[in-house]
Amino acid sequence: MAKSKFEYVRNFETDDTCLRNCYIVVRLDGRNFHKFAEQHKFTKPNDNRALGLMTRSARSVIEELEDIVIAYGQSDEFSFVFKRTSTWFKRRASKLMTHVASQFSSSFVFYWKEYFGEQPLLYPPGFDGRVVLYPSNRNLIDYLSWRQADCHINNLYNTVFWTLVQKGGLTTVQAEDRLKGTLAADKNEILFSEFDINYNNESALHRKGTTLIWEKRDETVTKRMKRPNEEEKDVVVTRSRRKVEAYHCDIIGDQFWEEHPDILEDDN
Ligand code: DGT
Ligand code: MG
Ligand code: MG
Ligand code: MG
Ligand code: MG
Repeated sequence: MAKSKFEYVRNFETDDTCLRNCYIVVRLDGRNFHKFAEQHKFTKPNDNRALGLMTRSARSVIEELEDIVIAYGQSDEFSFVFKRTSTWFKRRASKLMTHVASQFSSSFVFYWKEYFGEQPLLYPPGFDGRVVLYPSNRNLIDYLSWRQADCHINNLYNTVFWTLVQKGGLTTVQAEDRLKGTLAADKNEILFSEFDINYNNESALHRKGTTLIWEKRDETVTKRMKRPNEEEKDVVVTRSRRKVEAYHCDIIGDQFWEEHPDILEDDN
């Protein structure tokens, strides 16, 4: 087919192919969720409906798009890791990032009612996205560890802060003052000695965030079968199915990675 004289404008497109052999991480973050949480009356410090909806939306991303091997989410953010050998959309960063962001956003709206019931969605939420490449397994694990450490630091702070306000009767300004300069040990101590709360017994979902991975599960189903010249009978059939599983566990230490050796490809 003859090319039109306009064809040359294609050459203005920039190449954003992600470097080979690298894990491609797409991280989404809710736009102005400080306001979104307030307007939709999220419970403090954690709203399980909101966290459930985030995880549901992330599940939709993993199931609908190609080559995502692990995802990690906390607060209003979710990170998606594409396997290092992925050739989906020729590894074009903008394609991968926009597919993740739009699939996630539309799912967030689509599944809203399943988590918030009759409480209406007041305006269309948005999510920003970025792409980061990690060349080694160590770098990738350290990236995910960084996000989980962030979850821990924020959740410990928010847990003490809202306990001081909700149970200790402090104003938010007083609670902020009280926590200024405190270390993790001090925060644990306030919870334990003043409120009889052992932080380690708080919800793992809140302390550790949510990790989603693919897992093979054997599924057995009973089928009614009829072979020629035989009576109809129940036959047990086992088949292996890939399913996205959610964990709220530590991913900073080695144990998780040793127990799930299929997530990462070899470094060499
Ligand atoms: P951004 O990301 O720069 O557009 O602005 P924000 O406001 O989204 O800031 P960000 O992402 O640093 O912080 C997340 C906000 O979302 C933070 O203000 C707390 C809020 N948020 C997230 N999850 C929950 C929740 O479960 N409950 C409540 N009450 N707030 C939450
Ligand atoms: Mg932000
Ligand atoms: Mg945000
Ligand atoms: Mg955030
Ligand atoms: Mg198209």
